[in-house]
Amino acid sequence: MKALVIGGGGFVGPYLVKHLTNDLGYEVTVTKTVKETLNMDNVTVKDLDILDIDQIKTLLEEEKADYIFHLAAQSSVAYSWKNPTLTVDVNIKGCINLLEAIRQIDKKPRVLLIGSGEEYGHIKKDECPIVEDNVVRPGNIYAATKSCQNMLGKIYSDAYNLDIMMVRAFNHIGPNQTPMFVVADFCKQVADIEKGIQEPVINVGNLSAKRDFTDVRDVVKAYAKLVAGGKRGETYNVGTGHAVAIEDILKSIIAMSDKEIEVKVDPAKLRPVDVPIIEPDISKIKKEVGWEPVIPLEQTLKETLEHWRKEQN
Ligand code: A2R
Repeated sequence: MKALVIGGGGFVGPYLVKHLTNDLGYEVTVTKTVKETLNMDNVTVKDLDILDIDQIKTLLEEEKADYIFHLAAQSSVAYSWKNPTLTVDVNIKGCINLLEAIRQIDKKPRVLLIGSGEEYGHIKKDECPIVEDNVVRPGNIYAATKSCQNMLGKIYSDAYNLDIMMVRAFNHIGPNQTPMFVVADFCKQVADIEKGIQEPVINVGNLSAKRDFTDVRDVVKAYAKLVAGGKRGETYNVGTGHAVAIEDILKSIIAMSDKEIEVKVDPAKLRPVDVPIIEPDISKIKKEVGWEPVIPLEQTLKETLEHWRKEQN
């Protein structure tokens, strides 16, 4: 099988590429942005800007891939408040460019569009765990763009008979994630405190929000299963099915350190709008492609903290 991973220079891409090549034996081409560096064995790496449809068309014609994974995005909720235009451009215009390019090529690939659990937004209490056909009420700009991507995927799938599947991935975590995301941020701060380069005070945002955290290595296995066995035009939740309070995550990470650490709320880390609980129902993906996560949260937190301890050395 030949796979094309678009936007593979970020956090998830290298894990996905590794799974596709090492575990599944696929031939893989991965794209990155010009400013990124990506050194991976046994894969072809190409530069791509998804805002340029001609670049996408050339790439697709060269690759003739069986499967396309569309990871390219402005992926941070916090940053989407700061730069809404860029978020809309990359996440919506970039996606429509890809879909249009696919519509125009002869060899039609199976395509997985990566959306987000954030799309569900303002969840009502009786809607948890959230099923895929729940109403979406996005509560931030990133979520709105991903929700739009999902709709575009469905429209292109129905209107042009394209094999497009959509994912709503809930929070995924692991070593190498940027500290713009909460778990990496906490782990980096604890590692900095241990090294003595930060006061023994950890700065946090909203601790009461409950989110579902899945190890990125489980997440990429879900993507591989969905692109191969998912149903055209369908959306699948990817998560553990169990939301955890950010406060409990923080306590677990602090407990892994032998330092006395004070917790301080930093108003700069509070988001303009926060959704109290987001927890998916994952029965659809379990039933249709036989995926479920296996890596325990404690293990992921431990490995992420270890990653930051090594980074500081
Ligand atoms: O912004 P950069 O240079 O770090 O590159 C990001 C890339 N990207 C683009 N690729 C092509 N053309 C563009 N105009 C463009 N703008 C951004 O997408 C980055 O390498 C990649 C996304 O990686 P991360 O931000 O690390 O996201 P992650 O955690 O790997 O998530 C993958 C997907 C995203 O669609 C998320 O929204 C979703 O899973 O949760």
